[in-house]
Amino acid sequence: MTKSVIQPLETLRLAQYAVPIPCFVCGTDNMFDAEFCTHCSAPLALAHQADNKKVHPRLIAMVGPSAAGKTVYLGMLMDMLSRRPERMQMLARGAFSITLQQTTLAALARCAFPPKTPSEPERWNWVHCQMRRAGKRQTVEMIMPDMAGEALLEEVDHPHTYHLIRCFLEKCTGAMVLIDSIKLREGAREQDFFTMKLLSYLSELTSNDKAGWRKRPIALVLTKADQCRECMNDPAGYARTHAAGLWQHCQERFGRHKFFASGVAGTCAYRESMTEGRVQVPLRIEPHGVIEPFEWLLSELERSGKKS
Ligand SMILES: Nc1nc2c(ncn2[C@@H]2O[C@H](COP(=O)(O)OP(=O)(O)OP(=O)(O)O)[C@@H](O)[C@H]2O)c(=O)[nH]1
Ligand SMILES: [Mg+2]
Ligand SMILES: [Zn+2]
Repeated sequence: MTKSVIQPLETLRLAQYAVPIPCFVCGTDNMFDAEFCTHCSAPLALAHQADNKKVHPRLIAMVGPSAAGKTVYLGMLMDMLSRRPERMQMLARGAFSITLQQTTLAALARCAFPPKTPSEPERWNWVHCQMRRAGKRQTVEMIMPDMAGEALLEEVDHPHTYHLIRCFLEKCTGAMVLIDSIKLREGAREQDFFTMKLLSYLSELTSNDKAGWRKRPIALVLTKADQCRECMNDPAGYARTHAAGLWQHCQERFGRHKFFASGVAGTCAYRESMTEGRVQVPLRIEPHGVIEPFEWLLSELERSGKKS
């Protein structure tokens, strides 16, 4: 004998699929329960979060060649900001915004640097936070992904390879460009070439000159200054000497730029690894100049906010 059961159809659930969720970065409509955008692979958690708020978050790009120090810098910056409310108050929005800080600090605590960022956008860490500078009432919402240097280079060399990078950079209000100061001193020209290519890519992204990258603030950060003390005192002079092409490019094309130097490690040593070869390990963590470039960018964004 077959037992009859009542099976609810729950057709109401289908109604949820009728309301699309537009991707926060590229605007493509997605299913309400999708994790990543089908067009650009940006996490849809950003769209859900932005949907709940009246404030429109600003997109900030953290760019630079592979191994320039983007992951270490951004992870350390988030950690410093979350622990120093007297200078700047930072509130992370969404649990995913804490992952980058957590993985970077966990690696540094084990006397290691975090692993290289994978090229697949679905595996990038994103930070969505609310910032308030000391003594100011105004808050700024920001979204920053930790992109992979290799993916950036691929998109710059072959535009439209990474929809996410292109759409994101088009919409950004400011950028931090990270450059390896040690490689510059050693005379490795790829840092200079990559950064010039990237800046040319940015200046050609938007057809509207008034709202284009020439008018947006760009902080150029010379990283690993802990191993290159000479760039600490005069970052712009250092860039002029060791990355003349880049320096000239900035003078001519970008009205709102400033050079900075930053270092996260104190003393570093090398260890031989069976799988990776010679690996640099930080013995101490002594951050220098980490907050300054970000603070400058924030004040520039506040200035543009007041003008518009
Ligand atoms: N001495 C020193 N070395 C650093 C510092 N930051 C990064 N490094 C070194 O640079 C390497 C790369 O740093 P990452 O932050 O992973 O570089 P990235 O720009 O994120 O690279 P991709 O993920 O490939 O784009 C690290 O493994 C360290 O060896 C720093 O502040 N000081
Ligand atoms: Mg990285
Ligand atoms: Zn998208």
